[in-house]
Amino acid sequence: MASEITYAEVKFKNESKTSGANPGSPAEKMWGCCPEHWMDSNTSCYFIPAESKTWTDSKKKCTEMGAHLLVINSREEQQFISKTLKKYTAYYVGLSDLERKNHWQWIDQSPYDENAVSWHSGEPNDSNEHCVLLNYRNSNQDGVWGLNDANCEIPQSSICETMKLYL
Ligand SMILES: [Ca+2]
Ligand SMILES: [Ca+2]
Repeated sequence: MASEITYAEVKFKNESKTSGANPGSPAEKMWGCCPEHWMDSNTSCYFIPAESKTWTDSKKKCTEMGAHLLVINSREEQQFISKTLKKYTAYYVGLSDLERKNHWQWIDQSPYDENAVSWHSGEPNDSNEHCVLLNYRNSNQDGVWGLNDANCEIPQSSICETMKLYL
């Protein structure tokens, strides 16, 4: 994954070479790192706990590790994380409407932007389902990853996220 460089990044790298002493000069370079065994992306670190738990216990588990359940800030982030998951497992994320029906709230208080996430078609579909998970559905030949509101009490896998540590 680290070896995949997009066109935009190449362009950025080339531009920063010629931009002199602006941010990006060697003295100002910072190193971002993730805890051991956590997955690394541009800005965050991710971890899949080994055990399946209810949504509330999954939330607690992430908190104990100094992290939080996954907060999807962009479609790119959802795509990135989906590529790393097992197809026939469902993963709790940090989105719920426990306080008010269809009032979706991220666990870290990030504003909910429906354009930043991708629900499965027909979801959310049930006013008794308050906790959101990410799973794979074979709705057509290709199959897709998407969000689904589900029963909070069913033990599922989950995804924890934490900020990278900058040195
Ligand atoms: Ca995030
Ligand atoms: Ca549902």
